[in-house]
Amino acid sequence: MVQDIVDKFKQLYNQEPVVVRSPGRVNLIGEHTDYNNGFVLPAAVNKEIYFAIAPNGTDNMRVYAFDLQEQATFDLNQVARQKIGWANYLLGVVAQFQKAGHAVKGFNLVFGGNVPMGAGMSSSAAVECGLAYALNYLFAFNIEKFTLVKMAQKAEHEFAGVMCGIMDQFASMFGKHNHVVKLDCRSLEYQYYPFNIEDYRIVLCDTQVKHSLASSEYNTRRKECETGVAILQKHYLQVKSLRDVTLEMLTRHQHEFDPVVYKRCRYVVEENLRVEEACSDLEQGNLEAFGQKMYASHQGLQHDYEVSCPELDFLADAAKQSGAALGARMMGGGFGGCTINLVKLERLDDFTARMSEAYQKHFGITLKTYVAQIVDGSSLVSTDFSKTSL
Ligand code: GAF
Repeated sequence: MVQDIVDKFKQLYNQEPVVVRSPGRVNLIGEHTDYNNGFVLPAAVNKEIYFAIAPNGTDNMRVYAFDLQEQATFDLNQVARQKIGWANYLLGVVAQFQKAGHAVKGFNLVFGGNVPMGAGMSSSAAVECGLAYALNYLFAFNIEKFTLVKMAQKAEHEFAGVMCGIMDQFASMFGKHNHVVKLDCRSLEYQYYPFNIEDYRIVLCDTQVKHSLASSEYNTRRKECETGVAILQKHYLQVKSLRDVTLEMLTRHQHEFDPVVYKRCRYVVEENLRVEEACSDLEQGNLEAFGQKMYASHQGLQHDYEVSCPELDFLADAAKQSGAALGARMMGGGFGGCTINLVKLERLDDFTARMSEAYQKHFGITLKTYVAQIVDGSSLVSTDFSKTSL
């Protein structure tokens, strides 16, 4: 794949590129907690986007989207949101550099990879982080990685219109081989936990559906959480976000809440607690207990936060019934995409066969499954491809 992208670059532009890789992510637990200043537990995985890039001495970004086989040129003096969806993830990043006073000069780019689009594995964050990393390197801006993460997130807000939290961009940039990372989304303090679980595998089951509600409902959930915070702020000075809210506070003031807002807030408060407890489970090597929290997380997302869908619910249930998974839950924003499953290695083949058969029978859709390996975050790829194992 990376060789094909480099070959295409050379063919189109007749230059040697710099090559950057940028991974998608999984999230073990802690869903819809990031924009509530809470905790998440993601990891970067071996589904990646590659960028072959070099300066071109003009004021233009010339780009070829390898997977779509589409080419476009944009004037960097007039960076604005475009009709072409994929271009916005790139231009959004360029705009952030420009806003911060960094002169991005013209460049040639070929990008592409194998992060499934719309599967909840953050292909958009992988694109944003990859380009941010590449431009920072190419033009020697010396911007630190935290700032690049925030710029990538802003690109998503301003050019893709999704008011996402920081988890996806953080995981893509800060991922570490065979580790999950617990991120405090308020302080941005983070801690790596070893996750080389020999007898288990992280398996993603891709529903292959993406319901159109996804981004509008995402922004609605954010507003519902803010409504809940505003109610509690009348009583508690220390409440700045749902991160500061306890279950006791919620119960005491339940009568002041609209029932829907109440259950949204309760889910977030419970999910934050689950992340903390799940990290203790990891420290104690208790994967059974960890898996149970994944199932509980799905229940909350299905019934209280209401961001699941029949396909995801079916897969989470089927995983539980299979007896092969310690835990399973929907992953990411919801309304489609993947479930994440912690599956016993000895049952791996049996698990994927059963799940595929059941899903096909129920929905008439062929299930896609991926065994995810945890890898490092965005990095430069050696251009001596004979020595790399990509
Ligand atoms: C999407 C968002 F981009 C993340 O910031 C996060 O909120 C996630 O949905 C839900 O946990 O992936």
